[in-house]
Amino acid sequence: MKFVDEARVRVQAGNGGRGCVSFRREKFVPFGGPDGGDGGLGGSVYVKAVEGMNTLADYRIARTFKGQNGEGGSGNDCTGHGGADIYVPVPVGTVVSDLITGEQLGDLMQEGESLLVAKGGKGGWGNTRFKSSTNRTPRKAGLGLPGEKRELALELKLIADVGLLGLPNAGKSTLIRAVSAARPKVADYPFTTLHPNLGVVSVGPGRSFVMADIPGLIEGAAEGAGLGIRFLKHLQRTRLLLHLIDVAPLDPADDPVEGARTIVAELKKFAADLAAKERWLVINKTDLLDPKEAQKRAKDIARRLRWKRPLFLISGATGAGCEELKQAVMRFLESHPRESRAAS
Ligand SMILES: Nc1nc2c(ncn2[C@@H]2O[C@H](COP(=O)(O)OP(=O)(O)OP(=O)(O)O)[C@@H](O)[C@H]2O)c(=O)[nH]1
Ligand SMILES: [Mg+2]
Repeated sequence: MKFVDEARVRVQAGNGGRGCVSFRREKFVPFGGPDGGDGGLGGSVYVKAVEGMNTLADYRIARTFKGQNGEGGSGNDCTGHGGADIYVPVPVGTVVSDLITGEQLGDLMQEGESLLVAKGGKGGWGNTRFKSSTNRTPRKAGLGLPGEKRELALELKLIADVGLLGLPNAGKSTLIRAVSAARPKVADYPFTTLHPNLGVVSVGPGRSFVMADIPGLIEGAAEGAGLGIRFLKHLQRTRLLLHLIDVAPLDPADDPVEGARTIVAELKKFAADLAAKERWLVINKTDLLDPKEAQKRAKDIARRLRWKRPLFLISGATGAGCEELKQAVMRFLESHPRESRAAS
């Protein structure tokens, strides 16, 4: 299915039912008085995070979700039935905002979590409520109040523990294929990956983490070059970024250090929090060089970048170094648990 991470929907809660005008009429009971019941409450609209939904593709065509109207009240002081609530299902990780005001209404991070987005209208009063000492036969009842209406912007930000980052062709998809069951396409041309992929990396019994592979970034991505930087939002909830660098680019004129700087610059342009996130360098495609040469180039890259953080040499193609990388990532994640409420 097509991956869609932004959508809009209209929601409209049900109107309240109208109040009833009715009088008690029973044999042998004169002046029975009013007995019209209130209208029922209109159904509200909620947005709810559900498991097993990975994209907002269902909402590519704008849809309206309506709560049911409340029923009218009836005689004998019967309140009308309330309208049924309605739930708009969304993937876990969806941020819900009001499209018009831009206000963020909620961030659904957990399965089953729901958010009230349009409240049902109250039912109108039945004539019983209008009874007073001066008016014992009120012929008046309230109309139900209209349900709330809103236009919503939905934005999915995938929830992954670690994100892959790098130029096109750095080998991101190859790596996620090597360490998880995810099967994104791999090819020797740039922008093979057109949307994010998630993979579960299992490290041992009961120990695993979720990795996100996103499309490659190029210089000017913030201004829309290549596939742009909109996919970077899917890295915002990760705790660790793995920055892949091709140690032996096809074109020897391509300088891996320049490439790495480009990536950092684009990260900064996207959001400060992303640029400040823990990031490790992963020097990839070491199988293309003899081990000594690969070491030498890795050292050179680290020196020129003044790199002090962790650095790994791997080959996604042969799997060399991948086990060590997996273990180190797992240890890092275990020592940096996700806060109960991750920042959006
Ligand atoms: N020799 C060798 N080739 C690799 C390695 N990793 C990836 N490749 C090759 O590099 C090319 C690009 O790999 P991908 O995994 O598609 O790269 P990507 O970073 O996902 O690229 P985009 O999705 O376009 O951003 C493919 O031809 C891969 O076969 C590696 O470790 N060694
Ligand atoms: Mg790819």
